[in-house]
Parts: sequence; C-alpha cells; structure tokens
Amino acid sequence: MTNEVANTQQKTRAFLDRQTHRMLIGGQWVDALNGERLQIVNPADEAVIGSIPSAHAEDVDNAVECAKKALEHSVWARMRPSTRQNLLLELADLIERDARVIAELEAIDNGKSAAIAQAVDIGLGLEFFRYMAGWTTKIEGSTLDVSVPFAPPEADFFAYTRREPVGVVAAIIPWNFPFLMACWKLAPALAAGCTVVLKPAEQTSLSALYLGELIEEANFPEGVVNIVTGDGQNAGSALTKHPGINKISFTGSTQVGQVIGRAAMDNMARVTLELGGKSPMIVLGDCDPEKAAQGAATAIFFNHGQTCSAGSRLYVHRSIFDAVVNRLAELAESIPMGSGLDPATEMGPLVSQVQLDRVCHFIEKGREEGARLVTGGERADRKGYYVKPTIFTSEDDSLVIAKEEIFGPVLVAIPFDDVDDVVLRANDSRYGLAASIWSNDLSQVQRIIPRLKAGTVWVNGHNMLDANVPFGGYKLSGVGRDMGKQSLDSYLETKSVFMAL
Ligand code: TXE
Repeated sequence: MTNEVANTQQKTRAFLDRQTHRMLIGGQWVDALNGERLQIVNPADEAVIGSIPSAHAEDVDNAVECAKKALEHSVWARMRPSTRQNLLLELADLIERDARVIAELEAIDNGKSAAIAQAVDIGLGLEFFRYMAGWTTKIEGSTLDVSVPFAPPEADFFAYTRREPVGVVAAIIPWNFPFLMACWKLAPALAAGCTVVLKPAEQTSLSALYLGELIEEANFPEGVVNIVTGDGQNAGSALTKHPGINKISFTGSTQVGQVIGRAAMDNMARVTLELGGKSPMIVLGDCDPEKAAQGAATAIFFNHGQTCSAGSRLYVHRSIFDAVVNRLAELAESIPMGSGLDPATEMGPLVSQVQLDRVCHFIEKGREEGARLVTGGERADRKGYYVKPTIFTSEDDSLVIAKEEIFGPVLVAIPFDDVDDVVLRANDSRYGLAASIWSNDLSQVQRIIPRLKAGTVWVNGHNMLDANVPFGGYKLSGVGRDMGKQSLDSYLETKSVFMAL
C-alpha cells in the first residue's frame, strides 16, 4: 500500500485495497474475457495502485446485449415513471452519503483536490441526479390538430406524439471530471428510461466503478447500467461501432469526437458530443484589475487547466493589461500545490505522464514561438505529474499556444485596444465552447453576447454550471447539449401517432 492510499478513510481504503478491480456487466462483476488488464497509476506519486479489466469487443457485445435485454424485457421497461424517479433520488442520496469516499477516489485516480472534488464534482453530480429525477414524471408529448389530405371530408383524425426512450446508450467519458461526467450521461439517460453501457476513461475508472456499486445498492434492475472499463482503441471503438447502440454520448477530444460521429452515422445512432475548447475571456477597460485577475486565475487554473471550458485565452484591454497580468502572476505563484488528499491543496498533478508530456510540449512551443513567459513554464521539482501554473503574454494570438487546446495550467494573455476587434479575435477559433466577458458596462456586454460564437457566455464569472442550464459547444466543440431539459430530450425519440376515428 502506498502512503497516499494509506492516507484515505476506511471505506476508500477498503475499495482501493481490492487492487484487482472488476467491471459491471448484466449485474455481475467480471473480468475481461481475455483476462487483459490496465494499470491504475496515482498521478501524485506515480505509484501503480491496482488494475482494471481491459475490455475488448467480446466484452462490449455482452454489455450491449445485457443493456438491450434490460431495455426490452426487464421490470425497467415497464417501470412507472415515479418509481424510476425514486430510484434516481435513492442513488443521489447514496452518492451524498459517500461523497467523501468518491472524492478521495478522484484525488487518487485523477490527482485533483478531494476537498474541491467533494464540493464541485460530487456536489454537482448528485444535484444533477436529483434534477433529472424530477423530469422522469414530466415527460410529455403533444396532441396535434391534423387535416389529412385525400381523406373523405367526414373522416375524423386525431394525432399525438409520444416521447420514448431512445434505447441503449453508449456513454464514453474522459478523465478530467470522471465522476461528474458519468453523472452528466447517466442521469438523463436513466430519467428517460434508457439503459446504458458506460465506458469511463482508462486513466480514471475508479469512481465510475464505485458508482456501479451504489447503483446496485439503490436496486436498479440488473443490466440497466453496465460499466465497461478499457481503452479507446479496443473498448471505446467497439462500443461506438456496435449496431445495438441507439445513442452515443461522448465527452472528450475533438479528434476522437469526429471519429465517433462518423461511426455513429453508420448505425444512425443519435449523438451528443462535448469536445474541446479554447475559451476566451474578454476583460474590458472598466473592469477592476483585481477582480479580473482573480477571475482569470480561477478560469484557467481550476482543475489544473484540465477543463474543456478553461479560460485559456485572456484578452485584456491594454489600459489595464499590465495590472491584471502582474496580479495574476502573483496569484499563480501562490496556488498551493500538492497531493489531492492534502486539504491545503488547490492544484494537484496532471492526470498522467502523457498529459504532462503534452502540456510541457506546448510550453516549449510557446517559448520557441517567442511568447513572453511571465511565470511557471516548467514541471515542479517533485515526484508526480506536477506542472507549475504558467502564464505567457503575446501580442500575437495566431501562436500555436493561443490556438490549440493545451488542457493544462497554461494561459496566454493578449492585450487589445478595440472591442469590435477583440470579438472577431475571440471568434477566430475552430472551437466555440464557452467565453466570458468581464465588465460593469452592461450595454456593452449585451452587445457582445450575441456576437460570440460560443455555447455558453459567462458575464463577470467563468466555469459557472447549473443542472438546469444546457452546456455544449458551437463549431468543433461539439454537437448537442449536456445538462438541462435539452439533455433529457436528446435521450428521447418522438413517435407520432395518427388515429382515424
Ligand atoms: O482524450 P480522448 P485524451 C482533450 C484535451 C486532451 C486531449 C487528449 O485536449 O489533452 O483531448 O485527451 C475514449 N473510440 N480532451 O486522449 O482520447 C477514451 O478511452 C471510442 C478534452 O484522453 O478523446 C476516453 O474514455 N472511444 C475533453 C475518452 O474517449 C475512444 C476531455 C476520451 O479520450 C476512442 C478529455 C475511440 N477511437 C480530453 N479513443 C473535454 N471536452 O473535456 C479514445 N476514446
């Protein structure tokens, strides 16, 4: 047992002590049929702390089969909406009961602060289950007036629509918010009456497996939720190509999202894709530099920059540019860094060696491109995948570091003189996930909002989320929305019924 693991509460430790974890298919905890496993690495100390099954096509076949059976033949198929609602509420209560355990698993598996995860990731996740539980009893179609051509004039017709579960859902999620992303996909799918095969990211599967245990404890019928662990090439790819899948809900890189989108169309599976971003923050000249700096620090450094909506391009009016950047550098240098299990930690390690290399590569690129390094710019001098909070400045926003999603604690600050110009520059990106505007000049702000090509616009804040508010992207940031009623709708089909009276 590593020191990190020893440091956890009893329940967390008991879960981690199993080391050889299993996946959930049709109500059974199983290994991959070919026996292959993937190692689990704690990013805070690089120690191997166990393994998960590496699922391949045959395991995915089994999971899809079980999900299909549960959809068509189990009590789930005939369950009253109010019973489904109670199951979701029961699950939310169990998540709340074990919030600390789940948060510790996130800290050990992903590197994030357990305290922050408990408040944010787990808190938002369980709220989302409660929010979606409410919708289970409010799914409705419409009655429609119809005039059917060629029918005899005396004929009467009646038409209505029914909303029905889309079917078997493949949910493929990333490693940056492992538990929360599982909730974003599972809650609306289950509220709609679908069954699910969930594939967590191979780097961070523990909280999803723990959630599987809570799903069993809440007494969901077997096969309603199946959790298949494994990598993208084998497990993920088999799942997205499976003809038994009716909808794919994916959060991850744009590159994989494009592959999944194409595979989905082969089977006409419905898709929701929540992909990458390079979200701009626009700080107008009237903004208090202290407020802007605090806001920018949270926007980029929250979750170590591993957030799809991270404010990674900071446009500041030239009149306050130096004041904002200098204060931001002070804030960056004062962020307590360490293991996610340490209550003082605000920034933990990046999730993996791969992500560390990727972020360091971009930092190097920034230097080569001639951006000015204000602070950070290197790995922290300690074991684990830690990168110092890094700030570059540049006049030129065509640099690679100002265009590409880095997905780490790396910010590029860029001065601007003219509001019309900065809106064009903010939009000059292949992504369009989110943006924020910082100003008290609300007339100016209101004029900017419709012009920004982004799925979410925050004003005087960044990364604000609520269960009731849809989240998703324009352009290459994705298709469809997670959260809100719009998310529920994407797990429902519409059936039109005509009746001749
Ligand atoms: O993502 P992938 P990676 C971005 C971010 C990051 C980069 C790479 O820029 O640096 O992506 O991260 C599964 N068929 N985001 O490589 O590969 C995979 O197993 C089916 C932004 O980790 O997209 C995992 O479960 N599935 C993003 C999930 O896809 C496949 C969050 C995400 O992995 C697959 C994460 C395939 N062919 C990374 N290949 C965000 N929007 O928040 C992989 N997967």
